[in-house]
Amino acid sequence: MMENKQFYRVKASVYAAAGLVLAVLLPAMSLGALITPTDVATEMGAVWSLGNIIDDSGMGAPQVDGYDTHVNTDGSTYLWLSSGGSQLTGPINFDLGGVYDVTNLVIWPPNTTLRTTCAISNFVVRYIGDDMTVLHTSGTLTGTVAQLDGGRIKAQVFDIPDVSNVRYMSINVTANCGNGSYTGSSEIKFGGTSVGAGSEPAVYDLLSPTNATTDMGTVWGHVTKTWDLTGVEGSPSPLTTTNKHGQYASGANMWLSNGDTEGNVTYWLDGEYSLGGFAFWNFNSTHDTDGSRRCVKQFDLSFYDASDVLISSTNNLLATRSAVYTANNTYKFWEDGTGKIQGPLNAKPCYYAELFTFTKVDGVKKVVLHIDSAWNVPTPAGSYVGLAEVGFLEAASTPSTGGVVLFW
Ligand SMILES: [Ca+2]
Ligand SMILES: [Ca+2]
Repeated sequence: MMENKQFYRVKASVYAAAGLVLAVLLPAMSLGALITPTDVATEMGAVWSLGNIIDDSGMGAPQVDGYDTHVNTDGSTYLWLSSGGSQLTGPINFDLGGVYDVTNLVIWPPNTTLRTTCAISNFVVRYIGDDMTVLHTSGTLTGTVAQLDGGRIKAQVFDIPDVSNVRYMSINVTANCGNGSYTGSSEIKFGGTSVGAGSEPAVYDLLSPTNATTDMGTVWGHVTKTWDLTGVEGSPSPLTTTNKHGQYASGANMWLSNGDTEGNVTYWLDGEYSLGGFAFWNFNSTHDTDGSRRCVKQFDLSFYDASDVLISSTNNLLATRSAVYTANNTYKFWEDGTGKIQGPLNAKPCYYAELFTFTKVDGVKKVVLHIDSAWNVPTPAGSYVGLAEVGFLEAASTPSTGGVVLFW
């Protein structure tokens, strides 16, 4: 894990009495590079595409205060509007595509004569490092108002706290300018200075088991659905650590236990292998619309040879990634209690594997996955734990870093 020093500096001008932090609009502010995010997701949904706020759509001359203006339009080409109805607040999560010292937030409000009060008016900004550590969370920021002049609009620049080594930004919208149907924006960028390229997940080929059983029962799906590539996007062969397992409300793709959150799932390989890692995709279901997470939390692995003799076992391992499904068909960031942010950034209802590496074990034919506990947060209606897919890493291709590697 990279070191995560917090070098943020809160500008005195953004603090006000009673703990309320007011953003300051500085029309001629000096910025570093203007950062265009490379990915964006929200749980507010979109009737007009969310991608329209990071793709320079509608941007161009003339400039005002040093920034390009954004075109006025009534249509879906250049703006983002949230799903109609109740999806007016929530996080908008940005991948900056690299690591930056972030100093400013630049917002072009929604610019459409059809929707004059959709702009973000209150929000909290969260800064997240390359390893998903939360670096800083601001107080409530305010200040955006819709600027509709019938033509091109200028940017609104917010002097947010300076935070170093930021990879991801999350703007948690707590209110819009009064519109009861939609929240939106024309374009959003950040001001800052590049620090580095940032890390990308490595890709490793995985070995899929060829059979499985469980002593935990099955209420949904079957444990064979955890190794047969069902639900893995593209049904890849071989399976890799960066393939995504889509979220499905069907037992055709996953397994869910029947009344137990502790027990064994036993996997067989098609021969004896030297293993050095285990990857799994946690339970990932549309059934979890209540926010519960019927995912594996703590587990260990025991390795057996072809004569069914125990070779060795791992210590307890902690799965940190579990799904948080929202009614809006996207996953959102959630805090795992250790200061980490989990959850996929991309709005697709699917996510990546976690990879656990361990000291090489030779001659493995059978692996018993002992599940000690489930996340099951909040208190579930029943006692269940599930899995979406698993795979093993042969020792020859085990990453040298060791420990837990999180992919997303
Ligand atoms: Ca745009
Ligand atoms: Ca599956």
